[in-house]
Amino acid sequence: MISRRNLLGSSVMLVGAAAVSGRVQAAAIPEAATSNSPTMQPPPRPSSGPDYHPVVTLNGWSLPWRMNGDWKEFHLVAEKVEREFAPGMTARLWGYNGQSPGPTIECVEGDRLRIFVTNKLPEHTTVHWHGMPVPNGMDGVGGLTQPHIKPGQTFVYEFVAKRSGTFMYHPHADEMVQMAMGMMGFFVVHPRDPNEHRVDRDFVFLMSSYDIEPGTALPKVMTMTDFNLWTWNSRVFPGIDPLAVRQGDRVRIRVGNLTMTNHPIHMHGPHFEVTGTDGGWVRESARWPEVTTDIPVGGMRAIEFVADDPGDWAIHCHKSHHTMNAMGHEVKTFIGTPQKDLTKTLRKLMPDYMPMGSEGMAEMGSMEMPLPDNTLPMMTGFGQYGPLEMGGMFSVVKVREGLAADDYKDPGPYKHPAGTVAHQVTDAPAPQRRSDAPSSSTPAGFTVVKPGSNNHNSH
Ligand SMILES: [Cu+2]
Repeated sequence: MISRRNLLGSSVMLVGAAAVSGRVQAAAIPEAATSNSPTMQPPPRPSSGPDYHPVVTLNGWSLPWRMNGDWKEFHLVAEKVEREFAPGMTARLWGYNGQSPGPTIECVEGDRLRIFVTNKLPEHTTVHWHGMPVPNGMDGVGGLTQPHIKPGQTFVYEFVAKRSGTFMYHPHADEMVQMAMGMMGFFVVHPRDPNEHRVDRDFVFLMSSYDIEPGTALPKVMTMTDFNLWTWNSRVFPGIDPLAVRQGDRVRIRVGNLTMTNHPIHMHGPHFEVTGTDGGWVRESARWPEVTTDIPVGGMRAIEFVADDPGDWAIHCHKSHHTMNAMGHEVKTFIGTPQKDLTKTLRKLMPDYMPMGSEGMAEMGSMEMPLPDNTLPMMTGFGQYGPLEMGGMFSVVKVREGLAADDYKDPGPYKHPAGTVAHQVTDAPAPQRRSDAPSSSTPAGFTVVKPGSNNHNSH
């Protein structure tokens, strides 16, 4: 799936390297791996250097490196990309190495890192290593800590991965545009001792948001808050990978937020604890159980749980507009309004007109609405019992008995044991007490004091 692209051609020069570091001896820049597939790549075992337990990037992959002496060398290429948000909708974004988000960078505490960044965008850029303790000149703030990387130039960043944890990378140059266009990636530093903070499965995803007019493919970069596509790794439900988990596994999910609002991430089923932030690991005595954790803008949370109960457990942002796809904002509220006559009139003008929402919006989950090209339904996705009526930031943690350790494939719908699914009751229900029936009852423990009879209060 990952193809290689040789960047040793004469047009690529190592520009600015001497200004950044005098230690770059190798004239050659490592080739840059690239992938434009939204299919989750199996977690890569480290090919060289110290051992670690790799993370799994939903709908993504990790960037290969090469060793050069005791330096780990990576190569990021900032460029225009196309990203499928879900089958039926592809956005024109900016990203790294063929994708938005860029590939996950994984390394080990104490590693010496040399990260080459080539700019193939039409404007200058930089890369900031969000949360990473680095020498100031490697912090990637264009104009403040380094000159910008101009189109066609390659810069090199060099630093030691000082502490393990979860980090992100993104530009610190024309940020409003470059982040709105999808430029970001995950950066995981594993503990030097692979048994420290050890889990069986370690998932990562970044949250980003886009404002893409239905029928178009380019994000509107001036939008400040009113986005219409809320994504995990630039994917929306039903395009987001499920999180396949073996029953009994200890699981970590690391989530970064590079949207412009907070996201309360809620998981059904197992309770979890927040075990890490961008600032480091949370010590055990400071953790508490949660089913929802709010992830601030520019923040990261690592949550951990033991997957005791098998099933299909939903995981989603609890802002309900963030589990919908585009078109959600222009629809009027018609709950309780009969639309029959109105529909008749409108159908004379627009034969395709569909009335919506007289009895809520659930009907939208199953109907086939005429949509503009390159547009996803607002509420969509089907489960074994019917339409899910979801979109955006929604996926499913699929806990199954006996999955192989490296098996991350979608195991399909959960087969519920007989008699364990909520079902319709057909027996006549017990008669309800009429609310207007004369009531003689007084709630236990209360006495009724009639107005004007407060004798016991007299003085
Ligand atoms: Cu949200």
